[in-house]
Amino acid sequence: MFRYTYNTLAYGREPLSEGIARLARYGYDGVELVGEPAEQDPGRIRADLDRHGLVASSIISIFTPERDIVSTDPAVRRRAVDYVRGNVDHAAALGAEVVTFTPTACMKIVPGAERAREWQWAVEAARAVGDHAGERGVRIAVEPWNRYETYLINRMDQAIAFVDEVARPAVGVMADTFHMAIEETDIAAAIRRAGARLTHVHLADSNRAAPGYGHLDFAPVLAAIADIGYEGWISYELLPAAGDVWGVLSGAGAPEFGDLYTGAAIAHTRAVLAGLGERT
Ligand code: LER
Ligand code: MN
Repeated sequence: MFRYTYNTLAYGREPLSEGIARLARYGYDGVELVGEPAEQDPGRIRADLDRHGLVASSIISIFTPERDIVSTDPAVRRRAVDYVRGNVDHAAALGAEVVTFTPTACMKIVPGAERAREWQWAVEAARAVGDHAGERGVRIAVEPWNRYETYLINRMDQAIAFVDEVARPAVGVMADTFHMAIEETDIAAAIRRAGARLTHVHLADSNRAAPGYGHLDFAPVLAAIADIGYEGWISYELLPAAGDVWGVLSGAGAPEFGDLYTGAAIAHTRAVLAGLGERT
């Protein structure tokens, strides 16, 4: 039986307390937060979660040119590692199980140094944050992003090779079906190859709308997740159909990601699982 959460990034500038109330209304178990520990008070978030009987599931790390794990500038690399450590501490304070990790700034699509060098920086950083996370009972999920958002880890097999080299029990891979729809030959087969390494899941349809609003077939994907014995969270990371997602979210926002997609996402997954004969 899966536990369901939803990334509040899609709710734009709406106060977090309203997002938490909405997720409770639609039957979610948890809330996925955008990692900005300096701007978020864990005590207040916990009070809002408790009021609605929800928990914090996971924290997504947002990497920028100022915090890039493989920047050629050592100060930027250090800031990125410190940022992930801060997200881990924030997760521990909130009781969240997972922090995501991708070793480049989001939307950086051209390497700044030799691939082998960047890979090594990324491995060292993942070991450092993995050790920090392991000591606090938190897991790090390495997330491949599509070619329009990164160049270093785009596919599950690269993420598998990466976490196997990192070799820290707290560091696993994650699957985001939006990125996978662009980069994988067979999403379900990639999830099966990840097996016990699978630490977190982002579901979104082919166009990053709620499952059911694009052209992905979630039946084989959910069957693969169930078959490998995955016990983590199913999170919906749904984002506007725009080249500049951040611009839309910090501006006018996208109202369909409120009630419409929040309700539709979990309902679609439950319907697919029921069709597969899985408990939902
Ligand atoms: C974050 O989880 C993600 O998938 C990225 O595409 C955000 O830029
Ligand atoms: Mn994602």
